[in-house]
Amino acid sequence: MKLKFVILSALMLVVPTLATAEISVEEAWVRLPPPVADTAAGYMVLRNSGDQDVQIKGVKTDVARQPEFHSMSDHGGMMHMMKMEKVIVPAHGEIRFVSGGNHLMLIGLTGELKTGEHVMMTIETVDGENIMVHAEVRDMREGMDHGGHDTMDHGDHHGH
Ligand SMILES: [Cu+2]
Repeated sequence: MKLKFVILSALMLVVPTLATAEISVEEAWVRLPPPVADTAAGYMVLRNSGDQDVQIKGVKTDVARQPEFHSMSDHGGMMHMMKMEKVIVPAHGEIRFVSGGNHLMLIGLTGELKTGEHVMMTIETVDGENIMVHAEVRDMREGMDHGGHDTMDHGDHHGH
């Protein structure tokens, strides 16, 4: 009886606990904030190629003291944002943080962000997996359409 028990225990130790998250990150970028702002919004798409939902515990980055995921909701034409208490990347699915919608809020910027530089972030899952993210800082004011107003300077014609 004792021997049988030992063998059973050994077998149980061998049973693998393969709960590896299959998270990938795409389309990660950070919107260049106005010079006086101490927050910036970040965007990315998190994909899960695994068979199980993956819950995100949080984000770490050197550029902000308090990065958090925010949800956006429309209350009678007023957009409200709230910290997401649970960020879950569904199995064989994705969760999107895109401009105008849910986003990553980089609260308490520790320095000035510059267009073209890459913000390094680490996304942590509740299972303890870390996913590295490189998010390019983009200045969205460039190339903005000013509604057809002609600001082009045709110059003066000096006929002397
Ligand atoms: Cu926000």
